[in-house]
Amino acid sequence: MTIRTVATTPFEGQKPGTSGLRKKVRAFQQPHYLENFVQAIFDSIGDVAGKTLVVGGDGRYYNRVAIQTILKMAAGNGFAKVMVGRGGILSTPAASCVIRKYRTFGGIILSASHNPGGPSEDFGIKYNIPAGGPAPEGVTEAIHARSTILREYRIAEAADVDLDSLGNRSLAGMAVEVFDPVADYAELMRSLFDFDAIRAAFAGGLRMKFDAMHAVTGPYATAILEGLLGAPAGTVMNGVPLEDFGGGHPDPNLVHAHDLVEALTGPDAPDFGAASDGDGDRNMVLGRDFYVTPSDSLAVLAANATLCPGYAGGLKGIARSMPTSQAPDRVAEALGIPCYETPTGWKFFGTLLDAGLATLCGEESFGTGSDHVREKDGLWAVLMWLNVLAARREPVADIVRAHWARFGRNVYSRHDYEGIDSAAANGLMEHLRGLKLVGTSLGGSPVALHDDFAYTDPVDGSVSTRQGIRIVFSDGSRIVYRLSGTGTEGATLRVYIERFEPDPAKQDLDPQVALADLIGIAREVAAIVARTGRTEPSVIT
Ligand code: VG1
Ligand code: CO
Repeated sequence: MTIRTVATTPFEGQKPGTSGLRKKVRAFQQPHYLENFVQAIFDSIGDVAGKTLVVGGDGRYYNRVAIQTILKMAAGNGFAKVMVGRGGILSTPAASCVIRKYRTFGGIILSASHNPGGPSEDFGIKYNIPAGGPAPEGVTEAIHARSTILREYRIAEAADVDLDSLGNRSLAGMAVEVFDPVADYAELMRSLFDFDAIRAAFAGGLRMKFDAMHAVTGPYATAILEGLLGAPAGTVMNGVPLEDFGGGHPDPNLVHAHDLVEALTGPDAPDFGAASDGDGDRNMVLGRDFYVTPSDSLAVLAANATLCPGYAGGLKGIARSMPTSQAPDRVAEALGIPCYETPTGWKFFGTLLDAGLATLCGEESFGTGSDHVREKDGLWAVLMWLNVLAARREPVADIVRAHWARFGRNVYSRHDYEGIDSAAANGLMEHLRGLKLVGTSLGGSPVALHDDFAYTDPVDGSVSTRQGIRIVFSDGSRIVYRLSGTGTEGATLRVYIERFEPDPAKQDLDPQVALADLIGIAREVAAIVARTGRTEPSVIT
């Protein structure tokens, strides 16, 4: 066996964002680019000798090439074993499940999530810690710091490993286990939800469509929904993972999951629709002619959690990211449990989950999850909804409307301005930071709070600053501004708008109409048109 030590020089910008390092495939194809980053990970996570690593990805272009390189580098750095999903496939939540179940020394997930795939599109890589969750900021900062001074990496000289058949093989003395990426995950889902009740609901005529968007959840959804739960063949749409996701954005929202939206429209539409993203951690949930916002979804699932066997004992707490609507807070209050508000990104939920402070977590960006793993989990959310539907036997729309009538509705929308000039975006944020709004009124509403959100982790005391500009009015309405940390081109400005509506007679309004005045204020205060040249957002969710 030959281990080569290869001389290299650092690359600029190997700084993980909201969820790992995301760049164009072209960037990763530069000689030594991927190798440098992988070596920076291995150098930053402690002694890897004799340890086991999990590796897999969302199946996008470059997944297989990257996995072969990572395997050889793991051997070169002394890992005893790498577990790889068959075909290189492993959803983000399934990776978290396997890391935890087999107590490995974490895992490497290859994904750029909802970003498009293909030779001229995006690729990504992230390290998850032994607890199964995304590396916290301390670790990602160490990886970045290491990447700036790296001079060499270690790699085994060996032939590529066959990833397409299950079994154990060896690479330069290191064990490689190619495992079924679905089995452990499906077993975990079965332990949490009432599969018998869901199977009976399908047998009794409950109709659903699941859009895998040609991304990683295809095999999972087919095995679980059509296999274990007996939903008819064809329930899963776009179920075969493709390297370019069929040319689309594997982003489960009303814009990109248009096949699903169309399928759920009209009197003959199925009762329930759902979609997941590139790496399987996001979910969108629809009823017939009805869209459930992710913030509402978290709130409804929290309010109905005890219908599911895995949560029958009740919830310890709920956690939501700051820009997520405050709908879950109202449920937490009613249940008498705490609700935590964290910065954007799942890595901030890890300590709360590990410490047993929260059971359910969620983000407005179509992310929902629980303490069963340490990632958001698309199919888990879909199964939880199915469990609730099987138990309540009511349409999705009726369940959500009844929820609003009981708790009030947090009317909510997010406006994204994608691919804007980075300098203009930074200037806009600086402008917002510099304003003195408290004590003034905007559109007739007094501003009660205006700050740049900072978070002190209640478990480990770590502090994260500059996590989004908040403008909160005296009636509790909010406007939040952030720049995306997952994009690969220019900047993306996200504007989050929210208002509480207690009156059931007014709760059915289109959010764009109900929030029109706040949307206008949000544009004006930030001078969005003047600073970005955009008169309309690229995506509204
Ligand atoms: C976005 C979402 C954030 C999510 C992150 C990763 O980040 O807003 O809520 O955690 O994507 O999700 P940003 O920085 O672009 O706003 V995923 O499914 O891309 O791993
Ligand atoms: Co994702």
